[in-house]
Amino acid sequence: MASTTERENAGSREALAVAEVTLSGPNRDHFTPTFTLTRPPPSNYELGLPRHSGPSSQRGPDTEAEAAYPQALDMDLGAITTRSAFHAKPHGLTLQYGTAGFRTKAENLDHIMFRMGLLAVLRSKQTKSTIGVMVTASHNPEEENGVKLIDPLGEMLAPSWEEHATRLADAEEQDMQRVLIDISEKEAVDLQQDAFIVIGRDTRPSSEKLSQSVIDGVTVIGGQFHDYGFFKKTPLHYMVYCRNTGGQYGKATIEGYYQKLSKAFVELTRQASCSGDGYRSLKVDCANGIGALKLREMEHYFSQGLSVQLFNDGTTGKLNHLCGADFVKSNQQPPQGMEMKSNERCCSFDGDADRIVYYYYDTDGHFHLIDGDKMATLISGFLKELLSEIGESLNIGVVQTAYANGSSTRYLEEVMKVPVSCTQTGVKHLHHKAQEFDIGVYFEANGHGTVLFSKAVEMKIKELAEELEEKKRKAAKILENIIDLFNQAAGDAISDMLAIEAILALKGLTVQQWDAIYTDLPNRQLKVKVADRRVISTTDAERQAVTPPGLQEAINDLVKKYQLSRAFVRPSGTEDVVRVYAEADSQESADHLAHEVSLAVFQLAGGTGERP
Ligand code: NG1
Ligand code: ZN
Repeated sequence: MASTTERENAGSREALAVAEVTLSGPNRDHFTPTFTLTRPPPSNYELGLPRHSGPSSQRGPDTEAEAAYPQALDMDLGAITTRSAFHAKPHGLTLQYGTAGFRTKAENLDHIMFRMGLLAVLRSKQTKSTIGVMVTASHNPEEENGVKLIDPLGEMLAPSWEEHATRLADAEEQDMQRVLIDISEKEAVDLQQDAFIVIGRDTRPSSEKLSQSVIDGVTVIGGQFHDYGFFKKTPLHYMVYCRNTGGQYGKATIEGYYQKLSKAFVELTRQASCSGDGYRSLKVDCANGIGALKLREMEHYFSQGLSVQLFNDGTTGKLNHLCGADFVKSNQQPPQGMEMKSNERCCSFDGDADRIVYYYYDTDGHFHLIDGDKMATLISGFLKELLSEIGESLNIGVVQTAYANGSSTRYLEEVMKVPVSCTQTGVKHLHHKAQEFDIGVYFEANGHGTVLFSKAVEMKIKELAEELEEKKRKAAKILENIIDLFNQAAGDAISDMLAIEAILALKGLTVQQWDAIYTDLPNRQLKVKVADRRVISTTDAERQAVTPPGLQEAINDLVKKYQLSRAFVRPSGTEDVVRVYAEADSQESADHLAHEVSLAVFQLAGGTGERP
């Protein structure tokens, strides 16, 4: 393996193709060497640095750590340390692998990227699978960036490895070797195993350089990689999944992904047009991010069923600035740069296009937001109807977080009779919970989400689509296409958009009719700055604060003052703030409650700067 790695490090495409053909590890057969390869950073050889030469077992230990743990010879710790100096960690900086990986100012992330390259290789060796590394900070401002690792089935990194990621990120240079060895020992990583990493990045100015640092980490520890360049995060989840399932789920190419979604969508709209609904069009705010690029590439595959008009497509504006799903959701107002007429259906993606929210202006000029909760309601309602047409009683559930609007939870449980689970914030928690159902619909209020179908359900529906009598068979066929339309590796704004558009068409619903399913309780989200947000710990899916002492009691007393009210606080995993959420029977009450709870946080949890 060492020799192929070196050849690849030398940056030759030819060499990589050879390596791909000769390696016998997992998934090598899915690699198509037609992609553009980004040139890796100079190898140690090119830099005149000591390099890993030949099989480890033929070398003697270079370092104390190697001497203490002979298996570590397969890591070439000396080379890693030398290379790490080029990605030095700012002294004393500590970061945590949070809700969505590491996120902070881009200038503080170089060492994190290098180290996540190292960690991804260890994880790949341990799981004998392809691992993904995505460089993005989603909806955060353009100056920030982040990174997260994607596990073999396209899912979020396993919790024990999140801890390793935090430890490795926080290690001072002199402790790196020890931490790498510890992780390898603890996780019984076979260091002689091949490793393969796929890398993607968003369109931020800092992303290219940072993904090069990931590649540097991957190559110095002996991993192979493929750099997909600009990439939406979700297709990267899909790609990892496809590579690790031998192509069963679909082709591990971006075209394969587009075609799979578009084919299902066009089939569905064809069925809808039989029932009378005409041609559809939709305005899309792309947050000046990757969504615009991807929609343009994909548009012609689904244009038979839907025409999209793109705004904030990145040609002029700044990423996530005054636009995008997060802006629209938090400010409850349309993005800048979008021309909206009344009753026109519009939607916004976030910068990396894994969130989507819908909205419209009514004829009185009022703005209406349709968030993730209402998408989950529409989708689960539709799926329930299909199942009853087919005559199957499968267990279908909706997964939400504490941020879900109280009206949505009530409607789902009381009117639709669908079981609702509440998990901690962050899609990894929702995804995990959704896997417990035959059909698990999960959405965060902010528009992250998708639907998971168990393997047994997928097979059953395929069978039924061939067997049943006419009417039932039609419903089964629709369900078959819906299954194909949802990205089951992770939520994706384009996949969700197409699914929503197909369902609206099939049900013949206008955006107003969809919105009228239930009325959201007025709510408010605020942020409070504190010296150390870790002083706040929570329980009950983040709905109750355990520490600091007295905070939950204070919140309880405040909530009692309002009708239909609820409030909770939690430390953000992606920003250095404490988030406050409140809802009540009127906007005024929700605003007051949120403000009062913010003051309580400020006083009891070490607020800094201006009082709320
Ligand atoms: P934090 O910063 O931990 O609240 C935010 C979102 C999450 C999730 C992550 C990842 C809210 C309140 N929080 O997490 O739902 O989307 O970002 O992007 O929307
Ligand atoms: Zn995102």
